[in-house]
Amino acid sequence: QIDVVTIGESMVLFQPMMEGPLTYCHLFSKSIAGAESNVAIALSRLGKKVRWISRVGNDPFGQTIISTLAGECVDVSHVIKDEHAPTGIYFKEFKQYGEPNIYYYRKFSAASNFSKKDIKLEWLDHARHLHVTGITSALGEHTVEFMKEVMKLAKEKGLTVSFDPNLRYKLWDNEKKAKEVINSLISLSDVFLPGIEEAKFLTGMEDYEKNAQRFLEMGPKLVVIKLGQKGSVAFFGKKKVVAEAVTVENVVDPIGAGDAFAAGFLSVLLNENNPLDETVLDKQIEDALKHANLLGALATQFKGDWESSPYAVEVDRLLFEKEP
Ligand code: KDG
Repeated sequence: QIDVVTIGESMVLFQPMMEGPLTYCHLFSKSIAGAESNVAIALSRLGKKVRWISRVGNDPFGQTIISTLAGECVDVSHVIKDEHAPTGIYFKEFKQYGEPNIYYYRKFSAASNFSKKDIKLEWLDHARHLHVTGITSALGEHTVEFMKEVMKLAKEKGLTVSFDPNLRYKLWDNEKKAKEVINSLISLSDVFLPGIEEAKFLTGMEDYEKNAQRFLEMGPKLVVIKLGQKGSVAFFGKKKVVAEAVTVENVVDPIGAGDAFAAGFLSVLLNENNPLDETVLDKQIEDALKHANLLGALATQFKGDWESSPYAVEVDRLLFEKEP
């Protein structure tokens, strides 16, 4: 039994070992990163059985990604090795203020070649849930079609589907295209997880309640909007549930926080057999948001997109044990 299948690109990540312009950085640490693999690792550490599917180059960086995920007890048995295209690379640039800059070297990467032809029914065998993000749809010529097909297949096979838009403007030719594609994918999901700015961008409306209603009309049964320092809010049926943020003193690196949020949220929801049943949601939603907010906040405390992701025991200690 697999709790969650997640599909998307991971890259080798080079993080400068110093702050300042990349131009003059000569020392880097090597890791991996990718929205879907960040979610996979976080869920695996929380005790869920996870399968991560991607295409990587048949090169040492592809092997680094596979070994890292396997080391985190994520099933990598369906990963495709592309003989003709390389594994993507990504660099961060740390400044003394604001979010790090990111530089991608992923055009024509192995994962940007994802197409319908890659899809295998076995990918989703014995699985309960599929998690995907909008990043994949921006990667290549055939990746939108690929995502639509995978999401449809998941639904046909009885899996629930979550979708995080993860808008990365650098990856899109233009905003109009990003908006159109992401909006077309929302209707294929059951759980939609945008950030507040993404929600505004996608609908063109300011008010988050109106945004949530618009998204619910498009198809998902559950919409969860991340409100940053104001926490998060879930909408389902006619209900709205708000959860306060976990406050952190200073943000070291926010990249990966949205993925941690998704993992925290899904980890609670998927403890149930029918996670989207309204009575189940009534019972679990607060706890799911609480976990999501905690994981999102913790992810901002370290450099690296997933390394600091907590194990289940730590989460229980942080949420349920009072300090002596
Ligand atoms: O959500 C974090 C991801 O954005 C990061 O780990 C790398 O997948 C990545 C991307 O495309 O930016």
